[in-house]
Amino acid sequence: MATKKVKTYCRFCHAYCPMEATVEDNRLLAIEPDTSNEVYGGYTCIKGRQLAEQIYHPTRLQGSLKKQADGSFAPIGSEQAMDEIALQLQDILARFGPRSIASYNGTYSYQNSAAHGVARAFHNAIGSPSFYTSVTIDQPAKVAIGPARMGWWNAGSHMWCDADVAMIIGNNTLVSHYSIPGGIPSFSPFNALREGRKRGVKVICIDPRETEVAARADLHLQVKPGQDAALLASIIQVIIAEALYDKDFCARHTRGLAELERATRRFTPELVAAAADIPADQIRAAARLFGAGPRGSAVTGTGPEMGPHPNLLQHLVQALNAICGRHYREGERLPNPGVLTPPAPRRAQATSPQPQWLRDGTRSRVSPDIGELFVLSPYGPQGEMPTAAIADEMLLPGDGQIKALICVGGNPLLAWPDQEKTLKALSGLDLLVCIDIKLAATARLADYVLAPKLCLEREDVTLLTDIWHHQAYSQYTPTVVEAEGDKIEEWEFFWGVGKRMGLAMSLDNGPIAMDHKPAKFDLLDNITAGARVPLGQIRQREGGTVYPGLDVIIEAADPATRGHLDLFPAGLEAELEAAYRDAQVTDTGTYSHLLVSRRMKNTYNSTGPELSLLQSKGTTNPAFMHSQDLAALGITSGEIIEVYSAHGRIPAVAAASDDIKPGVISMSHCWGDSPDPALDTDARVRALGSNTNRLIDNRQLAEKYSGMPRQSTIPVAIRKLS
Ligand SMILES: Nc1nc2c(c(=O)[nH]1)N[C@H]1C(S)=C(S)[C@@H](COP(=O)(O)OP(=O)(O)OC[C@H]3O[C@@H](n4cnc5c(=O)[nH]c(N)nc54)[C@H](O)[C@@H]3O)O[C@H]1N2
Ligand SMILES: Nc1nc2c(c(=O)[nH]1)N[C@H]1C(S)=C(S)[C@@H](COP(=O)(O)OP(=O)(O)OC[C@H]3O[C@@H](n4cnc5c(=O)[nH]c(N)nc54)[C@H](O)[C@@H]3O)O[C@H]1N2
Ligand code: SF4
Ligand SMILES: [Mo]
Repeated sequence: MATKKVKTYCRFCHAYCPMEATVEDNRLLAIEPDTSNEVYGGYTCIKGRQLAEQIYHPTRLQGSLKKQADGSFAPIGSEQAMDEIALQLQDILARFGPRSIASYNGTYSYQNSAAHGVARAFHNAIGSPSFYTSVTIDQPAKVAIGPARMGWWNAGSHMWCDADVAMIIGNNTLVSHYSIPGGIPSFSPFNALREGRKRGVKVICIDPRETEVAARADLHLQVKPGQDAALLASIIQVIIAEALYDKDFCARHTRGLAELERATRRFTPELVAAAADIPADQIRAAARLFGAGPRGSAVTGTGPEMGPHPNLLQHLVQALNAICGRHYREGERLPNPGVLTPPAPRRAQATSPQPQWLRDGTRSRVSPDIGELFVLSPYGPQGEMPTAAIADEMLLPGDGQIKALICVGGNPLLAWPDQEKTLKALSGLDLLVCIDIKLAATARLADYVLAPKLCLEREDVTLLTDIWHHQAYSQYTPTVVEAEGDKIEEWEFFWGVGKRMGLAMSLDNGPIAMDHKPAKFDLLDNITAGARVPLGQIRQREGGTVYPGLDVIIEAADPATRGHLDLFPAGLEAELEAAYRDAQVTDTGTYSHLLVSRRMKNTYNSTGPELSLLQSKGTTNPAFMHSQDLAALGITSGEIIEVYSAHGRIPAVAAASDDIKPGVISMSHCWGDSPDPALDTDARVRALGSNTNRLIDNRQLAEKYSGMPRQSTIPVAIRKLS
């Protein structure tokens, strides 16, 4: 029996840590950090080290399942399942039209580098705009709305590796392994932060919790949740008033500075200090530290992007970077233009706003304010429908009503805002298909569940992270162990059903073979056609590799295409007015606390609690609160409490945590189970956690364009449950 070592990378989350697998007879014996990797230096986290258990876990689906008349599941071959699903989709297509067929591509669809390309090809082939992902209930203002409204800088904004300062707003990379390039790199983040600090990078952290990042920051503004837009307006006010901005850059590349100055003038540090419950001097100190730069960006994470005024907040963050000129200029070096993206000149110029992206796409049937969002990518803007309103698109009768949903590596029943409505919407579908490794809360509602391969059972390339790295870095992994049982990849499902429906499917760069199943490499080669480094070369390298010499020097602006950044787009005045009004509200009414989201180390949204070591770190999502708050309510840590909002109520296990701002409850999402009363989920809160999306009405305070409700900063109160 030959034992072999295979270099690969973890796809439990999107940090893609390099690993080395030990395999014997197609059995994974061990999975360890690849210590030879120069970018990660052997970094992994507790989740990635459980990949072996995950592969052989008893709850893992070994093949496809079909729902029976009595509600139970029976095994079915995946080919047979696809035969039946294709027939049903064809019928739904004929009766209700293309828009009635939707897919929701959740977090694990992103981890398979061929999944999105082929899913989109399927949608294009049937003409269905109903392509949904988790990004539109994550940070749509950042990736779609902000750039469309303000425009963007062609050469990008300053990355951490070139920064003197970073302003990190509600983003805890040390746990989440998530950041955009101006923030702490998510690849071995502790090292990256340590190295940056040694280099002299100053870190300003804005977070209601003293997070892992906040504890290591030079300045921590422990802001009251939901006041970030007012706070950013105030920081901009100070920066303009104290002339800390880049006048030359503003004059050449922006419009609307005078209006921005006028409209933010009233957000004085004193006014915002009272609203955000932080000292006014801290606001000035943050503005001065950031303004001094001279290089470095402000970045956001999910906390503020899911709270009130996310479109405004995102605009102000981009405007702050713009007025301070935190963009790569002519003659400067852009460290990583992307390995898998085609070469294109990077110029020191703005691309003007694209307001038509927010106007001309497919409109939501629920509200004319909401519609298709175009997510910026190296391959151009990619349209998708907003997930915050998908449940309504399923429930609202009429032309275009969603009748069939293909759910790929997502768990809507736990993840979508408004859990009761989500249950009703999913239960009313004509066809629900889930591709999931386990009988997750959503999969249990499905007509068919298909068992996917896990990451070590498939080839992949680091497409998702291609331009997030601070060096030109890429890794291609072979299949480490062949999947046992009847398991398929996410793209194989779309291809298999598309073939049965007689579709001609095409990727951006060319058609997909439909007569025989393409090899995954060929698909990925098609997706990355024209890449700076051809995929074949990347595949030949064992392990992750830095490709020297790919960095580009920023070119001069092209007068023919040179645009501007709009600091004061239409609608901003009213948004600032709303934030100003919110900053004056002191009466919290019935709801004494604000509930905010957080990530936990031992889970990735709803993935992880089934694995033994991760489970040993906790089986619930505690309601973390300051001990003062608990004492004031006569609650002791570990007790079960009820958290209620204007919309719903959930039980939770109280946990004292003095890193939380008083008045705030910090609780992770995607826990608990179905709200179906028959399951008596509430009684099992210690074993299952509870679902914060029960506290949310998805249509209340829905944000323009994205329809995002407040998935964080939810006004709640607490009751002791005996
Ligand atoms: N271990 C682990 N890693 C994950 C995930 C996971 O579940 N577990 N999930 C993944 C996903 S899907 C995503 S999108 C990323 C998200 O990555 P991050 O955005 O970094 O997510 P969090 O760690 O929750 O950090 C959000 C921070 O915002 C703060 N916050 C809450 N409300 C406010 C507010 O009103 N204002 C400000 N300024 N801050 C606020 C919270 O206290 C928290 O520290 O993480 C990914 N990585
Ligand atoms: N209130 C509130 N709601 C939120 C958030 C919040 O902070 N607050 N966060 C939002 C964010 S940022 C996001 S991204 C969404 C997450 O939304 P989703 O992506 O819908 O949720 P996940 O729990 O990540 O779902 C992952 C599913 O994939 C399955 N899975 C695991 N591994 C694999 C695999 O290899 N292949 C396949 N096919 N499936 C696999 C898991 O069993 C699980 O059912 O939730 C959002 N919802
Ligand atoms: S941070 Fe953890 S879960 Fe994410 S890729 Fe690395 S080892 Fe895997
Ligand atoms: Mo997310």
